Amino acid sequence: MKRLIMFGLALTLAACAITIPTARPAYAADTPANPIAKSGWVLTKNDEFNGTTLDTSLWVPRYLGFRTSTDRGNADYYFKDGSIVLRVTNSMPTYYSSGDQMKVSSLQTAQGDFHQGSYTKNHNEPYASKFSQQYGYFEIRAKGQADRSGHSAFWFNTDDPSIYQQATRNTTQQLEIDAFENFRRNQYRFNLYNPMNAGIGNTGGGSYSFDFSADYHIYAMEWSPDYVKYYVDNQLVKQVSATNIVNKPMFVYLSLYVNTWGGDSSPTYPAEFTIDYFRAYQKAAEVNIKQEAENLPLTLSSGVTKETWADGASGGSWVKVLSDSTGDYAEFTANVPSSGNYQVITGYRTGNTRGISQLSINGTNHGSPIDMYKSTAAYQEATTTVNFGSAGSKKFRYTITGKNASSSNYQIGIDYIKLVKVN
Ligand SMILES: [Ca+2]
Ligand SMILES: [Ca+2]
Repeated sequence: MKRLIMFGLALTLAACAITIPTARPAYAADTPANPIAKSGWVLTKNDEFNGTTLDTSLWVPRYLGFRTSTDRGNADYYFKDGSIVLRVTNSMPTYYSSGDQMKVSSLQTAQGDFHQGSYTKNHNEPYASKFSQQYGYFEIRAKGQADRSGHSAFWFNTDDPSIYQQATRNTTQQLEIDAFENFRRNQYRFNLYNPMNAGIGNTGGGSYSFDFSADYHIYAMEWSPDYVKYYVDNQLVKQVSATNIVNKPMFVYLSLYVNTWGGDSSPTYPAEFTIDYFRAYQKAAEVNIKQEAENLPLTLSSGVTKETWADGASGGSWVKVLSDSTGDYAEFTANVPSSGNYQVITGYRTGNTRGISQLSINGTNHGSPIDMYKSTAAYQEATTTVNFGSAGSKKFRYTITGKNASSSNYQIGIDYIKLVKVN
Protein backbone atom coordinates (compact mmCIF):
# COMPACT_ATOMS: atom_id res chain seq x y z
CA MET A 1 0.00 0.00 0.00
CA LYS A 2 1.04 3.52 0.52
CA ARG A 3 4.50 3.14 2.00
CA LEU A 4 5.41 0.72 -0.73
CA ILE A 5 4.36 2.85 -3.59
CA MET A 6 5.97 6.10 -2.56
CA PHE A 7 9.52 5.25 -3.43
CA GLY A 8 8.87 2.21 -5.55
CA LEU A 9 8.56 3.97 -8.85
CA ALA A 10 8.77 0.97 -11.12
CA LEU A 11 6.31 2.07 -13.73
CA THR A 12 4.52 -0.15 -16.16
CA LEU A 13 3.01 2.37 -18.45
CA ALA A 14 2.78 0.53 -21.71
CA ALA A 15 -1.00 0.83 -21.75
CA CYS A 16 -1.08 4.31 -20.25
CA ALA A 17 -0.61 7.69 -21.78
CA ILE A 18 0.05 10.45 -19.31
CA THR A 19 -0.86 13.95 -20.29
CA ILE A 20 0.65 16.75 -18.28
CA PRO A 21 -0.76 20.17 -19.13
CA THR A 22 1.94 22.46 -20.47
CA ALA A 23 0.83 25.38 -18.32
CA ARG A 24 0.28 24.84 -14.62
CA PRO A 25 -3.17 25.90 -13.47
CA ALA A 26 -3.28 29.15 -11.56
CA TYR A 27 -4.29 28.04 -8.08
CA ALA A 28 -6.48 30.55 -6.37
CA ALA A 29 -5.35 31.98 -3.08
CA ASP A 30 -8.82 31.16 -1.79
CA THR A 31 -10.70 28.02 -2.66
CA PRO A 32 -13.00 28.81 -5.60
CA ALA A 33 -16.75 28.71 -5.19
CA ASN A 34 -17.88 25.15 -5.62
CA PRO A 35 -21.68 24.69 -5.59
CA ILE A 36 -22.85 21.20 -4.69
CA ALA A 37 -24.93 21.08 -7.90
CA LYS A 38 -22.66 20.33 -10.86
CA SER A 39 -23.88 20.71 -14.38
CA GLY A 40 -23.92 17.34 -16.09
CA TRP A 41 -23.60 15.34 -12.88
CA VAL A 42 -26.01 13.84 -10.36
CA LEU A 43 -25.01 13.78 -6.70
CA THR A 44 -24.99 10.19 -5.49
CA LYS A 45 -23.54 10.61 -1.98
CA ASN A 46 -22.16 13.39 0.16
CA ASP A 47 -21.21 14.27 3.69
CA GLU A 48 -20.83 17.97 4.45
CA PHE A 49 -19.47 17.22 7.94
CA ASN A 50 -21.52 20.11 9.32
CA GLY A 51 -22.80 18.27 12.39
CA THR A 52 -21.13 17.13 15.58
CA THR A 53 -21.33 13.37 15.14
CA LEU A 54 -19.98 11.02 12.52
CA ASP A 55 -22.46 9.49 10.09
CA THR A 56 -21.71 5.83 10.75
CA SER A 57 -24.21 4.79 8.07
CA LEU A 58 -21.54 6.03 5.65
CA TRP A 59 -18.18 5.83 7.45
CA VAL A 60 -16.26 3.18 9.34
CA PRO A 61 -14.01 5.21 11.73
CA ARG A 62 -11.20 2.69 11.64
CA TYR A 63 -8.25 1.94 9.38
CA LEU A 64 -8.12 -1.55 7.82
CA GLY A 65 -9.21 -2.93 11.15
CA PHE A 66 -8.42 -6.57 10.50
CA ARG A 67 -4.71 -5.90 10.38
CA THR A 68 -4.32 -4.76 13.97
CA SER A 69 -6.08 -4.73 17.30
CA THR A 70 -9.12 -2.48 17.38
CA ASP A 71 -7.66 0.17 19.67
CA ARG A 72 -4.76 0.70 17.26
CA GLY A 73 -6.90 1.17 14.19
CA ASN A 74 -9.50 3.55 15.61
CA ALA A 75 -9.66 7.04 14.15
CA ASP A 76 -9.17 10.11 16.35
CA TYR A 77 -11.40 12.89 15.03
CA TYR A 78 -13.48 15.87 16.05
CA PHE A 79 -15.74 18.40 14.37
CA LYS A 80 -14.92 22.07 14.05
CA ASP A 81 -16.44 24.92 12.03
CA GLY A 82 -18.36 22.68 9.67
CA SER A 83 -15.48 20.28 9.04
CA ILE A 84 -14.26 16.99 10.39
CA VAL A 85 -10.70 17.00 11.67
CA LEU A 86 -8.80 13.71 11.52
CA ARG A 87 -6.05 13.88 14.11
CA VAL A 88 -2.93 11.96 15.06
CA THR A 89 -1.57 12.78 18.51
CA ASN A 90 1.56 11.92 20.42
CA SER A 91 -0.39 9.72 22.83
CA MET A 92 -2.09 7.73 20.09
CA PRO A 93 -0.93 4.10 19.80
CA THR A 94 1.06 3.06 16.78
CA TYR A 95 -1.01 1.14 14.25
CA TYR A 96 1.17 -1.93 14.46
CA SER A 97 2.12 -3.44 17.82
CA SER A 98 5.78 -3.63 16.84
CA GLY A 99 8.10 -2.56 14.09
CA ASP A 100 6.55 0.12 11.88
CA GLN A 101 5.87 3.22 13.99
CA MET A 102 3.06 4.51 11.77
CA LYS A 103 0.06 6.14 13.44
CA VAL A 104 -3.13 6.66 11.48
CA SER A 105 -6.57 8.23 11.73
CA SER A 106 -8.78 7.21 8.85
CA LEU A 107 -12.38 6.90 7.71
CA GLN A 108 -13.48 4.34 5.14
CA THR A 109 -16.84 3.52 3.55
CA ALA A 110 -16.39 -0.26 3.66
CA GLN A 111 -14.52 -2.84 5.68
CA GLY A 112 -13.54 -6.39 5.03
CA ASP A 113 -10.68 -8.81 5.50
CA PHE A 114 -10.00 -8.80 1.79
CA HIS A 115 -9.27 -5.08 1.52
CA GLN A 116 -5.53 -4.72 1.03
CA GLY A 117 -5.67 -8.39 1.93
CA SER A 118 -2.08 -9.40 1.34
CA TYR A 119 -1.26 -8.25 4.86
CA THR A 120 -1.19 -10.56 7.86
CA LYS A 121 -4.49 -10.63 9.67
CA ASN A 122 -4.68 -9.84 13.37
CA HIS A 123 -8.28 -11.00 13.56
CA ASN A 124 -11.33 -11.47 11.38
CA GLU A 125 -13.67 -8.61 10.73
CA PRO A 126 -17.24 -8.69 9.43
CA TYR A 127 -17.68 -7.38 5.91
CA ALA A 128 -19.61 -4.13 5.65
CA SER A 129 -20.11 -1.98 2.58
CA LYS A 130 -21.65 1.42 3.26
CA PHE A 131 -20.82 3.16 0.00
CA SER A 132 -19.06 2.17 -3.17
CA GLN A 133 -19.48 3.32 -6.73
CA GLN A 134 -18.18 2.48 -10.15
CA TYR A 135 -17.08 5.50 -12.19
CA GLY A 136 -18.01 9.09 -11.45
CA TYR A 137 -16.65 12.28 -9.99
CA PHE A 138 -15.43 12.31 -6.40
CA GLU A 139 -14.22 15.33 -4.50
CA ILE A 140 -13.31 16.69 -1.11
CA ARG A 141 -12.53 20.17 0.15
CA ALA A 142 -9.73 19.84 2.63
CA LYS A 143 -6.72 21.21 4.40
CA GLY A 144 -3.74 18.93 4.84
CA GLN A 145 -1.39 18.25 7.72
CA ALA A 146 1.39 20.68 8.56
CA ASP A 147 3.52 17.91 9.99
CA ARG A 148 6.22 17.05 7.47
CA SER A 149 6.65 13.46 8.61
CA GLY A 150 3.10 12.51 7.69
CA HIS A 151 0.85 12.37 4.70
CA SER A 152 -2.86 12.59 4.02
CA ALA A 153 -4.71 10.67 1.34
CA PHE A 154 -8.04 10.60 -0.47
CA TRP A 155 -8.11 7.18 -2.04
CA PHE A 156 -10.13 4.22 -3.26
CA ASN A 157 -10.00 0.43 -3.15
CA THR A 158 -12.21 -1.97 -5.00
CA ASP A 159 -15.05 -3.41 -2.95
CA ASP A 160 -15.27 -6.83 -4.53
CA PRO A 161 -14.04 -9.91 -2.65
CA SER A 162 -13.78 -11.90 -5.86
CA ILE A 163 -10.91 -9.71 -7.02
CA TYR A 164 -8.88 -10.68 -4.00
CA GLN A 165 -9.54 -14.34 -4.45
CA GLN A 166 -7.65 -14.17 -7.70
CA ALA A 167 -3.95 -13.76 -8.27
CA THR A 168 -3.79 -10.24 -6.91
CA ARG A 169 -4.46 -11.54 -3.45
CA ASN A 170 -0.84 -12.55 -3.26
CA THR A 171 0.69 -9.43 -4.66
CA THR A 172 1.71 -6.47 -2.57
CA GLN A 173 -0.29 -3.99 -4.60
CA GLN A 174 -3.96 -4.25 -5.41
CA LEU A 175 -6.60 -2.23 -7.20
CA GLU A 176 -6.24 1.30 -5.96
CA ILE A 177 -6.81 4.85 -7.12
CA ASP A 178 -5.29 7.67 -5.11
CA ALA A 179 -6.98 11.00 -5.82
CA PHE A 180 -4.03 12.33 -3.90
CA GLU A 181 -1.37 11.54 -1.39
CA ASN A 182 -0.19 14.85 0.05
CA PHE A 183 3.05 15.21 1.93
CA ARG A 184 5.66 17.82 2.91
CA ARG A 185 3.09 20.61 2.76
CA ASN A 186 3.13 21.05 -1.01
CA GLN A 187 3.98 17.69 -2.56
CA TYR A 188 1.46 15.36 -4.15
CA ARG A 189 1.30 12.00 -5.73
CA PHE A 190 -1.53 10.60 -7.84
CA ASN A 191 -1.67 6.86 -8.29
CA LEU A 192 -3.55 4.26 -10.25
CA TYR A 193 -2.84 0.62 -9.55
CA ASN A 194 -4.78 -1.80 -11.65
CA PRO A 195 -3.16 -5.24 -11.68
CA MET A 196 -6.33 -6.83 -13.06
CA ASN A 197 -5.85 -5.09 -16.39
CA ALA A 198 -2.98 -3.99 -18.53
CA GLY A 199 -2.76 -0.44 -17.25
CA ILE A 200 -0.77 -0.57 -14.07
CA GLY A 201 0.54 2.83 -13.32
CA ASN A 202 2.02 5.03 -10.72
CA THR A 203 0.96 8.27 -12.28
CA GLY A 204 3.62 10.38 -10.68
CA GLY A 205 3.60 13.47 -8.56
CA GLY A 206 4.71 17.02 -8.29
CA SER A 207 4.38 20.21 -6.31
CA TYR A 208 1.41 22.42 -5.67
CA SER A 209 1.98 26.14 -5.86
CA PHE A 210 0.55 26.41 -2.34
CA ASP A 211 1.04 25.05 1.16
CA PHE A 212 -1.89 22.65 1.49
CA SER A 213 -1.81 22.95 5.27
CA ALA A 214 -2.47 26.69 5.16
CA ASP A 215 -5.85 26.78 3.40
CA TYR A 216 -8.65 24.64 2.09
CA HIS A 217 -8.42 23.42 -1.49
CA ILE A 218 -10.67 21.21 -3.59
CA TYR A 219 -9.29 17.86 -4.70
CA ALA A 220 -11.21 15.71 -7.14
CA MET A 221 -10.88 12.54 -9.16
CA GLU A 222 -12.96 11.74 -12.24
CA TRP A 223 -13.02 8.06 -13.13
CA SER A 224 -14.34 6.51 -16.34
CA PRO A 225 -13.56 3.19 -18.07
CA ASP A 226 -11.04 4.96 -20.26
CA TYR A 227 -9.33 7.54 -18.07
CA VAL A 228 -8.75 8.94 -14.64
CA LYS A 229 -8.51 12.70 -14.32
CA TYR A 230 -7.14 14.53 -11.31
CA TYR A 231 -8.35 18.02 -10.43
CA VAL A 232 -7.16 20.59 -7.92
CA ASP A 233 -9.39 23.60 -7.31
CA ASN A 234 -11.49 22.53 -10.28
CA GLN A 235 -8.50 22.68 -12.63
CA LEU A 236 -7.44 19.55 -14.49
CA VAL A 237 -3.95 18.73 -13.28
CA LYS A 238 -3.36 15.31 -14.79
CA GLN A 239 -5.03 12.69 -16.95
CA VAL A 240 -4.16 9.03 -17.22
CA SER A 241 -5.68 7.20 -20.14
CA ALA A 242 -5.79 3.43 -20.48
CA THR A 243 -8.18 0.68 -21.41
CA ASN A 244 -10.72 -0.66 -18.95
CA ILE A 245 -9.52 1.22 -15.90
CA VAL A 246 -10.54 -0.54 -12.67
CA ASN A 247 -13.90 -1.93 -13.76
CA LYS A 248 -15.24 -2.65 -10.29
CA PRO A 249 -17.04 -0.48 -7.72
CA MET A 250 -14.64 1.16 -5.31
CA PHE A 251 -15.06 2.51 -1.79
CA VAL A 252 -13.52 5.60 -0.26
CA TYR A 253 -10.85 6.34 2.33
CA LEU A 254 -9.92 9.63 3.99
CA SER A 255 -6.66 8.94 5.78
CA LEU A 256 -4.02 10.75 7.81
CA TYR A 257 -0.76 8.94 8.47
CA VAL A 258 2.20 9.96 10.57
CA ASN A 259 5.43 8.09 10.04
CA THR A 260 8.71 8.89 8.36
CA TRP A 261 7.17 8.70 4.90
CA GLY A 262 7.63 12.38 4.20
CA GLY A 263 11.32 12.22 4.96
CA ASP A 264 11.35 13.78 8.45
CA SER A 265 11.85 11.45 11.36
CA SER A 266 10.47 13.68 14.14
CA PRO A 267 6.70 14.14 13.93
CA THR A 268 5.10 17.34 15.15
CA TYR A 269 1.92 16.54 17.06
CA PRO A 270 -0.92 16.84 16.66
CA ALA A 271 -1.09 16.30 12.92
CA GLU A 272 -4.48 17.19 11.47
CA PHE A 273 -6.26 16.53 8.17
CA THR A 274 -9.36 18.74 7.97
CA ILE A 275 -12.17 17.90 5.55
CA ASP A 276 -15.01 20.33 4.82
CA TYR A 277 -16.99 17.87 2.69
CA PHE A 278 -16.97 14.70 0.63
CA ARG A 279 -19.13 14.47 -2.50
CA ALA A 280 -19.66 11.77 -5.13
CA TYR A 281 -21.41 12.16 -8.47
CA GLN A 282 -22.41 10.15 -11.49
CA LYS A 283 -22.90 11.52 -15.00
CA ALA A 284 -26.37 13.00 -15.32
CA ALA A 285 -27.10 12.11 -18.92
CA GLU A 286 -26.49 8.50 -18.08
CA VAL A 287 -28.78 8.24 -15.08
CA ASN A 288 -32.26 6.92 -14.83
CA ILE A 289 -33.27 4.98 -17.90
CA LYS A 290 -36.14 3.49 -15.94
CA GLN A 291 -38.45 0.90 -17.49
CA GLU A 292 -41.55 0.03 -15.49
CA ALA A 293 -42.04 -3.70 -15.02
CA GLU A 294 -45.79 -3.37 -15.60
CA ASN A 295 -45.11 -2.02 -19.11
CA LEU A 296 -42.56 -4.60 -20.20
CA PRO A 297 -43.31 -7.79 -22.14
CA LEU A 298 -43.28 -10.64 -19.62
CA THR A 299 -42.75 -14.37 -20.10
CA LEU A 300 -43.39 -16.70 -17.17
CA SER A 301 -42.28 -20.27 -16.60
CA SER A 302 -44.86 -23.01 -16.95
CA GLY A 303 -47.76 -22.83 -14.50
CA VAL A 304 -46.80 -19.45 -13.07
CA THR A 305 -49.18 -16.48 -13.15
CA LYS A 306 -48.87 -12.83 -12.22
CA GLU A 307 -50.84 -10.02 -10.67
CA THR A 308 -50.45 -6.27 -10.94
CA TRP A 309 -50.66 -4.19 -7.76
CA ALA A 310 -50.56 -0.45 -7.09
CA ASP A 311 -49.36 0.31 -3.54
CA GLY A 312 -47.71 3.59 -4.49
CA ALA A 313 -45.28 1.89 -6.83
CA SER A 314 -43.07 3.68 -9.34
CA GLY A 315 -45.09 4.34 -12.49
CA GLY A 316 -48.27 3.37 -10.62
CA SER A 317 -47.83 -0.42 -10.42
CA TRP A 318 -45.61 -3.33 -9.57
CA VAL A 319 -45.78 -6.89 -10.82
CA LYS A 320 -46.25 -9.78 -8.40
CA VAL A 321 -45.15 -13.08 -9.94
CA LEU A 322 -46.81 -16.04 -8.20
CA SER A 323 -43.88 -18.41 -8.55
CA ASP A 324 -43.96 -21.18 -5.98
CA SER A 325 -40.85 -23.28 -6.37
CA THR A 326 -37.17 -23.26 -7.25
CA GLY A 327 -36.59 -22.96 -10.98
CA ASP A 328 -39.66 -20.80 -11.67
CA TYR A 329 -38.87 -17.58 -13.44
CA ALA A 330 -40.17 -14.27 -14.71
CA GLU A 331 -38.52 -12.89 -17.84
CA PHE A 332 -38.96 -9.23 -18.76
CA THR A 333 -37.87 -7.93 -22.14
CA ALA A 334 -36.27 -4.52 -21.70
CA ASN A 335 -34.46 -2.23 -24.07
CA VAL A 336 -30.79 -1.33 -23.82
CA PRO A 337 -30.41 1.97 -25.71
CA SER A 338 -26.72 1.65 -26.57
CA SER A 339 -23.79 -0.65 -25.96
CA GLY A 340 -21.53 -0.07 -22.98
CA ASN A 341 -21.32 -0.44 -19.23
CA TYR A 342 -24.49 -0.03 -17.18
CA GLN A 343 -25.58 -0.39 -13.64
CA VAL A 344 -28.62 -2.64 -13.87
CA ILE A 345 -30.87 -1.75 -10.97
CA THR A 346 -33.81 -3.97 -10.09
CA GLY A 347 -36.52 -2.08 -8.23
CA TYR A 348 -38.44 -4.67 -6.22
CA ARG A 349 -41.19 -4.96 -3.67
CA THR A 350 -40.35 -6.88 -0.50
CA GLY A 351 -42.83 -9.02 1.41
CA ASN A 352 -43.18 -12.13 3.54
CA THR A 353 -44.03 -14.34 0.53
CA ARG A 354 -40.96 -13.53 -1.55
CA GLY A 355 -38.28 -15.91 -2.72
CA ILE A 356 -34.64 -15.51 -3.68
CA SER A 357 -34.02 -15.01 -7.39
CA GLN A 358 -31.00 -14.78 -9.67
CA LEU A 359 -30.96 -12.23 -12.46
CA SER A 360 -29.73 -13.39 -15.83
CA ILE A 361 -29.60 -11.30 -18.99
CA ASN A 362 -29.81 -13.20 -22.25
CA GLY A 363 -28.82 -16.31 -20.35
CA THR A 364 -25.84 -14.99 -18.38
CA ASN A 365 -26.14 -14.53 -14.62
CA HIS A 366 -25.35 -11.10 -13.19
CA GLY A 367 -24.98 -10.05 -9.58
CA SER A 368 -25.78 -11.92 -6.42
CA PRO A 369 -29.14 -13.64 -5.92
CA ILE A 370 -31.73 -11.14 -4.71
CA ASP A 371 -33.55 -12.05 -1.51
CA MET A 372 -36.84 -10.15 -1.74
CA TYR A 373 -38.10 -11.49 1.58
CA LYS A 374 -38.86 -9.02 4.33
CA SER A 375 -41.49 -9.33 7.04
CA THR A 376 -42.88 -6.01 5.88
CA ALA A 377 -43.54 -4.55 2.44
CA ALA A 378 -41.06 -2.00 1.10
CA TYR A 379 -39.45 -0.86 -2.14
CA GLN A 380 -35.80 -1.67 -2.50
CA GLU A 381 -33.16 -1.83 -5.20
CA ALA A 382 -30.53 -4.39 -6.15
CA THR A 383 -27.67 -3.22 -8.36
CA THR A 384 -25.17 -4.99 -10.53
CA THR A 385 -22.91 -3.75 -13.31
CA VAL A 386 -23.18 -5.23 -16.79
CA ASN A 387 -21.32 -4.65 -20.02
CA PHE A 388 -23.65 -4.79 -23.02
CA GLY A 389 -21.89 -5.49 -26.29
CA SER A 390 -24.85 -4.26 -28.30
CA ALA A 391 -28.03 -2.21 -28.03
CA GLY A 392 -31.56 -3.62 -28.35
CA SER A 393 -34.03 -5.88 -26.57
CA LYS A 394 -32.57 -8.08 -23.84
CA LYS A 395 -34.19 -10.77 -21.72
CA PHE A 396 -33.98 -9.94 -18.00
CA ARG A 397 -34.88 -13.18 -16.27
CA TYR A 398 -35.35 -13.62 -12.51
CA THR A 399 -35.06 -17.32 -11.67
CA ILE A 400 -36.00 -18.62 -8.23
CA THR A 401 -33.01 -20.24 -6.49
CA GLY A 402 -34.54 -20.65 -3.04
CA LYS A 403 -36.15 -18.69 -0.28
CA ASN A 404 -35.43 -17.17 3.06
CA ALA A 405 -36.28 -19.58 5.89
CA SER A 406 -38.80 -17.06 7.20
CA SER A 407 -40.62 -16.64 3.89
CA SER A 408 -43.88 -18.48 3.27
CA ASN A 409 -43.45 -18.72 -0.53
CA TYR A 410 -41.22 -18.16 -3.58
CA GLN A 411 -42.87 -15.11 -5.17
CA ILE A 412 -41.14 -12.33 -7.06
CA GLY A 413 -42.13 -8.64 -6.92
CA ILE A 414 -40.69 -6.34 -9.59
CA ASP A 415 -41.42 -2.60 -9.79
CA TYR A 416 -38.94 -1.50 -12.47
CA ILE A 417 -35.65 -2.18 -14.20
CA LYS A 418 -33.41 0.86 -14.30
CA LEU A 419 -30.31 1.19 -16.43
CA VAL A 420 -27.64 3.69 -15.49
CA LYS A 421 -25.00 4.09 -18.14
CA VAL A 422 -21.63 4.57 -16.57
CA ASN A 423 -19.33 5.37 -19.45
CA1 LIG B 1 -18.71 21.36 5.75
CA1 LIG C 1 -43.56 0.03 -11.62
